[in-house]
Amino acid sequence: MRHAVFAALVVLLFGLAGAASAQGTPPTPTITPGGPTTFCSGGSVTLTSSSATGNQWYLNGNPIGGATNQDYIATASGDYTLVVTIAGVSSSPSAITTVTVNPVPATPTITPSGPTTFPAGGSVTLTSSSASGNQWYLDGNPIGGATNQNYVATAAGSYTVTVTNVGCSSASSAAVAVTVTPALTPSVTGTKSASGSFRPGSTVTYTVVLTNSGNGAQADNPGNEFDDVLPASLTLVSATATSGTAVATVGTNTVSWNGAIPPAGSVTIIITATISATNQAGTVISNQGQIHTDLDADGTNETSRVTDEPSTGAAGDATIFIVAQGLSASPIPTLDTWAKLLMAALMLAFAATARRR
Ligand SMILES: [Ca+2]
Ligand SMILES: [Ca+2]
Ligand SMILES: [Ca+2]
Repeated sequence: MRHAVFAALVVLLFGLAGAASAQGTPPTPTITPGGPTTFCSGGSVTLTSSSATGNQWYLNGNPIGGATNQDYIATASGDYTLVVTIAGVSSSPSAITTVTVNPVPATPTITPSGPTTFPAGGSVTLTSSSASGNQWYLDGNPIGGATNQNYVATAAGSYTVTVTNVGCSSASSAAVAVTVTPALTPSVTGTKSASGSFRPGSTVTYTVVLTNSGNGAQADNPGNEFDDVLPASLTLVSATATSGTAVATVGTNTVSWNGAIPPAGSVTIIITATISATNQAGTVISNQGQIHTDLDADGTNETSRVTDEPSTGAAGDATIFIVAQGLSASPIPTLDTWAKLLMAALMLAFAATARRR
């Protein structure tokens, strides 16, 4: 009886072994990834076993708890393998499938160098918190070539930056809004008036007032901001200014002035000259200065204007004076006049005497 039981047990065990050997060792399974095995953090790849059943997935040689389905969704880096066990018999491990998960860079921040509202022609430097991998965007569109840590923004709009490292891009930074206000531009005009006795040989004084009516400063740009060539009937003596630098070049009868004028500011230039003694009374002496201003505030005086005689209604007219009688022909009666009067009195006296006769 005991032998019979033992024999039956042996038969059973051999039978089971026979069944197992009839099926044989399960074939070595293969892993098929459902997509790229390198991806960014937060992504995944589905690994599929060649066996519908009996699977156990391994990561770096350690069995993954509960990972016994035909599919395994891998989200972690490492070497994945697979063993199939059927009726207690395990296959050889599959070949390794390596999964690489790259980190997503931290969401960058933008630091502006200064005010983000500025006049046209200005700029603000935007700095990313990431030293590398940057791409700057304006209103959601990538800015060509804008891949440095710093971006000098001159245009209005909403700026963002993203950081990309080994193919993984960060979320977009918080936006920085840049506002560009109208440009600050100068506009310089000037008046020129003459004073003096205007007699031949006397000194004439010209007062030139340059006024900046723009909202931006007139800079001391290359070239003169004002120049004035006096007519040959005058001889330049001197030029001074309340600011900047006035230069009187006597040899060419030319006054020049260089300097800056703030918004709503002005400068007064005083020019003195001698009226040539050879000028006849009644000679008209006309003169206008030239103003050079930078209406587009680009550092170049592209616009020239003439001075205005402020005592006349006409705009931009020349400054005129008429040479007066010289001292020898002044309105004060001269000896010659007294002689004529005396002669007339004598003639009247003579006539009266003749009538009495
Ligand atoms: Ca200048
Ligand atoms: Ca200009
Ligand atoms: Ca005028």
